[in-house]
Amino acid sequence: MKKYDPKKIELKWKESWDNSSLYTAEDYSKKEKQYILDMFPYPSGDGLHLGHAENYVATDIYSRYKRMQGFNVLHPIGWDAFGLPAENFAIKTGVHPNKKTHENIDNFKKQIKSLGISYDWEREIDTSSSEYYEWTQWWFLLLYKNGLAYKKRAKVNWCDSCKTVLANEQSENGICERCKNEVIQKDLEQWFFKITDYAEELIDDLDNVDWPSSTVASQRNWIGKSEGVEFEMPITGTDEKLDQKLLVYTTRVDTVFGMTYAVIAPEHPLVEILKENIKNKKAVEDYQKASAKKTDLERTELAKEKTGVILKGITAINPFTNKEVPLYLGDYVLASYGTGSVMAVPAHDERDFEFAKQYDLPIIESVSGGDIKKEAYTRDGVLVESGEFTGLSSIEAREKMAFWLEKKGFGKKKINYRLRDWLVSRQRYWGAPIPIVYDPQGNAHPVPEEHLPWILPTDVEFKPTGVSPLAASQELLERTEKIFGKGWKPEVDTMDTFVCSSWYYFRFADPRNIDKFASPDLIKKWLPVDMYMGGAEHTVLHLMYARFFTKVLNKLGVIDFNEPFVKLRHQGMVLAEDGRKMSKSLGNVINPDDIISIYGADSLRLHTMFMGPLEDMKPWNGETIIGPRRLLERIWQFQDKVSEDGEQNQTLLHQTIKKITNDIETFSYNTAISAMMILANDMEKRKSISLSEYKIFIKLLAPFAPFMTEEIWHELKKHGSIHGMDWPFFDESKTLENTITIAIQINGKVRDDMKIKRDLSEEEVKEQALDREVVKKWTDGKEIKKVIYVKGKILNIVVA
Ligand code: ANZ
Repeated sequence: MKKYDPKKIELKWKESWDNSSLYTAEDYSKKEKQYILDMFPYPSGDGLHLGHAENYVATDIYSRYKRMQGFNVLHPIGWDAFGLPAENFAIKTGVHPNKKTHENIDNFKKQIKSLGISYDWEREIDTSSSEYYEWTQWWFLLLYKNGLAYKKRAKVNWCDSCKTVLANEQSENGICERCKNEVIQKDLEQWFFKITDYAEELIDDLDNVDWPSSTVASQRNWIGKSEGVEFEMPITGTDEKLDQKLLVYTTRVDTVFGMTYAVIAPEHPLVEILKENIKNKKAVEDYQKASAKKTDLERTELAKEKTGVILKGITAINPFTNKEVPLYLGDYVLASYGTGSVMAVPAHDERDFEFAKQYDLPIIESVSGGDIKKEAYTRDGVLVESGEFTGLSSIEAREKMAFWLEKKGFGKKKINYRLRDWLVSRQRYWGAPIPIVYDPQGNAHPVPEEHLPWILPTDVEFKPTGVSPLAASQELLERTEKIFGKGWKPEVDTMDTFVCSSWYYFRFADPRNIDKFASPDLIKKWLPVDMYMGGAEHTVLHLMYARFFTKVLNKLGVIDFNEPFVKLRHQGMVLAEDGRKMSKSLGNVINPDDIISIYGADSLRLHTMFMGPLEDMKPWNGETIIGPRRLLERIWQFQDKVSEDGEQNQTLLHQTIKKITNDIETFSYNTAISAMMILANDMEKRKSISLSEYKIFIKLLAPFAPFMTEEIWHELKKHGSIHGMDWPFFDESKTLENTITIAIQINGKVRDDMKIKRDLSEEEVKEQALDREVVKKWTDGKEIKKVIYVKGKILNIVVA
């Protein structure tokens, strides 16, 4: 037998598969469908890394297996091609992002093909192509027409030295990642999607998805449902009651008798309204300016020192006690959450506790259970010093107090969500242009659909100037005036790339449609996605936004499902050999190409799946890959001793089919590979191997090592591709061992056990048992009254 030569084999089959329709999903087949999707990658300049490889191989095994089971499998891939890195590269080198992005895509594609991933390449999509972003723009208009896209002023992170907007990740503790200068908050008019309209459903429908529980928990957390009450506190000036009320939101109204002050966010409109009555105006204004520089994250971080300034000359009244409390500005209260103001209870809230210590404010206990001299007691308890509510439990008190507020007309129950509307404007070049134009009065109008795609202009500079790059495009301005009239202006922001990835799984159903984002028939045919696989990091937002888009279509009656991804699984991160995260700057990145060129793709595939449970984080080990490689070599060599009438081990074979089948269903690939090793060890010991058993083994291995198994299939002179063959069946009865052990009881007590052939008759079992030395000892000289046999388990002998 010739030697196993992965290089040659892999090159040959890669080309052959490229020219076949082996992996093509069939739009009009009657077979049952399976839509198996990988989170599509951003084609970065660094190329494919081992984490991608692990992801793609895992779903590829599943896809190949489902195809062999007779499913009509849709397993597509595309490119999340817009985004910042290509633009930054352009700023540095002047190379147009389009050029660089496409070079990267070519490289990714080459790498993916080397891994033997069975994508349906006819459905490849690229979010930066106008064929695709035309529909991203269409989605924007759909949301706009349904009142789900709107414009408002909002803060962005701004670096004045780079003259650019920064994403939150690029501003670390208020310092620009690139130039290390201070990041400031700048107010800009921006577009938002009204995802908050769907907060309730986004939480409730999590009950119906088959997702990892930690991911469900992060979705819940991000939406942050909170149940509390909203109530009014009258406001007093130095001498008189003012005609103003402060509306506060609290989840702990049961603590209200412990309120010793109230706080409003520095941006709260009341500050402006009460200006005349504030006695320390200058200090208040200084404080407002200082907090405008901070991000929400910095303001609310528990570890950060709490700051504030008192509003001199103004107090608020606690409606439960009718007593006055001082009013503060404090930037740990956010303008964008709840009502932007809080009743502060230092005895029972950590932030208020810190603040009170800082400004020497009273700390009054109203719920017993803790030691408030040391720290805030934040849990529930029994109310103390709380008027008519004293003695109630926190839970009861919250109900009764809400009722009291409602009766008096001071307030009501309220549900709040932490989820904010989605800010989609980016002051960037490399993204889908927002399809909006402004009339000479500055009113926004949607670009009519007939003008889509609203093309991304190319006559721009990439160097940041302080305004969106598209503002410099003469072509875009002329285009706008030509279509809409003199004095009209285009929107110059582009869309967040998360918009492109919120609907891409629809496009794969019908990727070349030029009339619709996808036809209703094909959406019905393929969606929802049956199995979605990707890393757990960074996916909270993507999953949230994709779910939102699906829910919008569902509400509009376009589709009849309301969750896009029925089943979701995460592969664990592959760490570097040193146990650290692979990163360019640490110089510990492993390129899958290098591994493939030494060991072959099949070995790499097997090794990444054998390193440990798929969902676990695990370090790469470059030495142990030799194990999977040797396994493949041995299976290859078996060809030498295969014959029609070769030796069999039916029991082990059926056990192996069963094990691998069940393991693939649950993505327990490492244990599936162990089962293959056991079967290989058994075959190794035999003088000859039955051809039919060997063929089954090759089929079981095919999803894992698609190149080598295809070559062996061919060598065995079999027709067609192994990847089009049927998945092996197992016979449950054949998986059982031939011999079993039964217990022997004498008068109900176990006295012995005995190995027997599984299919022995009752008579034969009895005979053998009574012949055993131990049994004789207990029965000698006694009368055997009865013998009861529970098949395969127990033989009970009753003696007098
Ligand atoms: C008084 C109180 C007493 C509170 C107590 C807590 C414990 P979640 O669960 O996140 O909704 N809060 C309300 N609006 C705020 C804002 N705009 N910025 C910062 N904090 C705000 O939390 C609601 C609680 O967070 C509210 O309940 C309020 O503090 C605070 F022993 O009111 B609580």
